[in-house]
Amino acid sequence: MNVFGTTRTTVKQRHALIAEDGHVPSSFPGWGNATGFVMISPAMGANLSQILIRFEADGGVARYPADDCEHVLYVEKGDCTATWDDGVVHLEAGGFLFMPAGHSLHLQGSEGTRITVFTKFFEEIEGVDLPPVVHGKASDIPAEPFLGNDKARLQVLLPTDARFDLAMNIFTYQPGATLPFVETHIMEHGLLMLSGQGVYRLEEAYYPVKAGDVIWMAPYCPQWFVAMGDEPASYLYYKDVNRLP
Ligand code: UGY
Ligand code: MN
Repeated sequence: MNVFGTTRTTVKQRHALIAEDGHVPSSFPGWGNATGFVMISPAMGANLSQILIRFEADGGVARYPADDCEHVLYVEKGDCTATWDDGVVHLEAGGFLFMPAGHSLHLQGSEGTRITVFTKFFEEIEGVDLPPVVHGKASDIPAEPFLGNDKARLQVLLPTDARFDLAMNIFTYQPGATLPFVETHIMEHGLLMLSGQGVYRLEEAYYPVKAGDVIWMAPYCPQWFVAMGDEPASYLYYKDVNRLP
């Protein structure tokens, strides 16, 4: 219980920080023993949605219908089985899955499993192949030094060619490491702090952040990060890519 009515959560027009103390569950048709926490959505002005799914009991079910949206998900904790029209895969913690538009997706998780799902409308390009289903384990993806800094390493989970109009990456910083400059770009981000802590600059404000926090950065939101504390800080993030504005 919060007797003083305080929170680190803040929702602005061009960015938001959502801390875990403010989470409120939503229920959705066809879901059972699975709770959805809608962290980011068009209701706040975003072009994506980011939902945290928590499975409340073994065999909990979450579903996404087949429509014009594509999904990319990451298993933060626990394990789940993802089933679509003509495929199935079992994912452990650190597992990820990209599901192209036009497919329904059925997720069944064990009790306590936490999954983050990013969803956006797919932007098809004439003459470019449709993207395939992709799945894997983050631990199999090399962590490359970011712009030459081996204390700030980036894992790019999905292929980067023109079939894909989104990216999902993991950034890991040693304590004291930073984004090398204040980025300002057309791409939008949805972000989940996976571990550690630090300070995020969003537009003109500086926010202390830690594992479990979610951040939305609208296009052109100036952004910067420094990792602080004793452990490395890492975050999972979504980005729209590969399409002419
Ligand atoms: O890919 C990116 O734009 C990334 N460097 N941004 C971020 O970490 N805020
Ligand atoms: Mn960025």
